[in-house]
Amino acid sequence: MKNELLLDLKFRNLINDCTDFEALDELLSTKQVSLYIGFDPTADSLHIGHLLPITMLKRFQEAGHRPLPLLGGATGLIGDPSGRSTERQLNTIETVKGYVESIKEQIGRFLKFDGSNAALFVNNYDWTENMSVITFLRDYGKNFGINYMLAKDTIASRLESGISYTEFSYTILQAMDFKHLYETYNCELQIGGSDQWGNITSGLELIRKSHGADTKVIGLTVPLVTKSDGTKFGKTAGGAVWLDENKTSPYEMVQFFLNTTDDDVVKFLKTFTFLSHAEINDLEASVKEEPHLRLAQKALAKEVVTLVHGESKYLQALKITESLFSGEIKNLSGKEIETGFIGLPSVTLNEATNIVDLLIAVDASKSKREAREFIHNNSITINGDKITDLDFLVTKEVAIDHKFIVIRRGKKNYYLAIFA
Ligand code: 383
Repeated sequence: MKNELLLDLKFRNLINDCTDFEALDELLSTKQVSLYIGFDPTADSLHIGHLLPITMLKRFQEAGHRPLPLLGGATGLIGDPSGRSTERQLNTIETVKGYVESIKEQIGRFLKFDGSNAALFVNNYDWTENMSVITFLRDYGKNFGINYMLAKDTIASRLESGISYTEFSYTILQAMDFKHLYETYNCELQIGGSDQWGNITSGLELIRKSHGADTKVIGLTVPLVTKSDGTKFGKTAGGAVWLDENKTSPYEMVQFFLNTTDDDVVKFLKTFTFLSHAEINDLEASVKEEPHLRLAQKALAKEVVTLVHGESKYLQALKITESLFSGEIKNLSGKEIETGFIGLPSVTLNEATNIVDLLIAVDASKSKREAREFIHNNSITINGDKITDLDFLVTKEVAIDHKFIVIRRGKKNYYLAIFA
């Protein structure tokens, strides 16, 4: 292997499989390559599982190649069976169009749209919407043998539990995209997660059938991000980690990455950051020699949150983290508290409320008896002040900005009460 980008990807363990390694090495070393990754609009936001593919587009762009992020305006209406054991619910066209706009905005933040290798958004709805069923069956369906399709993992694994003709056809739509992008932009490379291998190879099959068996098109997959303890990456107690700051605040994302174990942190630094090999090696040494400093976790949180949300959001999240840690809640503005607590348990208060009742209302304790015990044990603070009085009345006057009450139970459990 001689190509620098590929060597970097290898160092970062970002390569799972490739349909032709040597050809890819040669191609990337000789010219600017157009490449694509598809994102289906299945929700109003992408999540942390999409971060690796998005940063792949960025890595290729930084190496001088041209990324074509594909929005699945059409495929999002059909539903990819890959990696799923059950049939999807169909969304309306309006819903999917809305999702397309939100994920476009999210992906756009990572790429540059000017210069000789400007990124270009494409949407498969544009070339699929008006295709007739006759064209689909004659020009595309005819190239896919049923046995070939049934042998694909993603289809084979669904034969028992059931798969509709709609989802069964999905792989042909993705193949049509690769062919369209090859013909329109000379796109020679499709990248995807390992779950996309079947769909990517369908595209190669279709292109070779229409342009000749020696047509140079390549598929590359990135590995699934895994954790050493076997639990699923990207899930917290509160659910998925989203890229939309209104669904997962930058503060929560900082916490998520700070919680990375020593066993995983170097792997995640390689996967998600653009730090140099030397910087990563130094952090790896720090994990071994001075793990208590958690320098690698801090660097990971800083790099990723800055990449996703920008520096000022990261700095704000850091300030919230430090204030919550030191208990100096009063350093925070109402706005900072609001952003810090997105996604955490909260209640609205209409009137002054007794502390015991409040602990129950926010679900910090299950019963009055338990609430009283927490207070007796000095486990409860309100806006950083320890509460020892069972009759303490939580009023607007104690609230930050006359609005926010931050309740802490024990070392780590935070709740928010907001005066209406
Ligand atoms: C649609 C049309 C294409 C090419 C790709 C697609 C989307 C693809 C898919 N991808 C996943 C998604 O949209 O479903 N059929 O959520 C995820 N990707 C990337 C990556 C990943 C995959 O967006 O592994 C994780 O993020 O490939 O699950 O012409």
